[in-house]
Amino acid sequence: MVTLRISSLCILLLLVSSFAFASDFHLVIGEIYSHTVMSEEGARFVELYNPLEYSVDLSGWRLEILSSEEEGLNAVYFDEGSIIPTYGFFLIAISTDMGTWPGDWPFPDIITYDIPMDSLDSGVRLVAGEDDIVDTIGWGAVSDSEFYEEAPQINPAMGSSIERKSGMVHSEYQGNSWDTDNNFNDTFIREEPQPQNTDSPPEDPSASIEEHSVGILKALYGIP
Ligand SMILES: [Ca+2]
Ligand SMILES: [Ca+2]
Repeated sequence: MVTLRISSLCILLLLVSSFAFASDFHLVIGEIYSHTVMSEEGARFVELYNPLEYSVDLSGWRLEILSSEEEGLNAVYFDEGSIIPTYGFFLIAISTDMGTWPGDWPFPDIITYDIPMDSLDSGVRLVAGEDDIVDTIGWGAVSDSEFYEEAPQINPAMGSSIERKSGMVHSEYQGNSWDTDNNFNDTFIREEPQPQNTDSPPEDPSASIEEHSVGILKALYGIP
């Protein structure tokens, strides 16, 4: 009985640590605002999050956006010297009119004007170097299976964004690092978009991950 308990505890720890690591290794797409309200029509955005303990140079990386308006891929290329800080964010405006960018939002780190982004049934992915796909989020009826992971998130309502969870249960101020490569499970619809840029306060994801691991163990073993 004791052996059984110990071995199942080991399996559980392995499971928990693999979940933690799944969300702990690479940059992620943290938030997407595609389905804008009329007054923000030209102010779509994609926000990246860095759960790593070091900053990352995005030079040579690109953000690919699936679009029904144009054939082929649309890509935003990162300028030389684009750095996403430790536990920080990087904000990309997919804009047609920066006049509609709300005044209380942080200013984008990159503004791109000539790339279409569909409100519904679309996807974006972050690519490093030639073809290293770092992360992907799709929503609605995505036409291309390379633009979502496992299952897309539903289409966001007008004025809502899609945000990646901080951990198995989302906690505000603990980042957006939960990534088990299933968009439907890993993200949620956020009623009020919250764009964050490289100057936004960093959010440490580790507290969240540890909490969940301990929480799961406690719940399963009846520890108060
Ligand atoms: Ca992923
Ligand atoms: Ca955000």
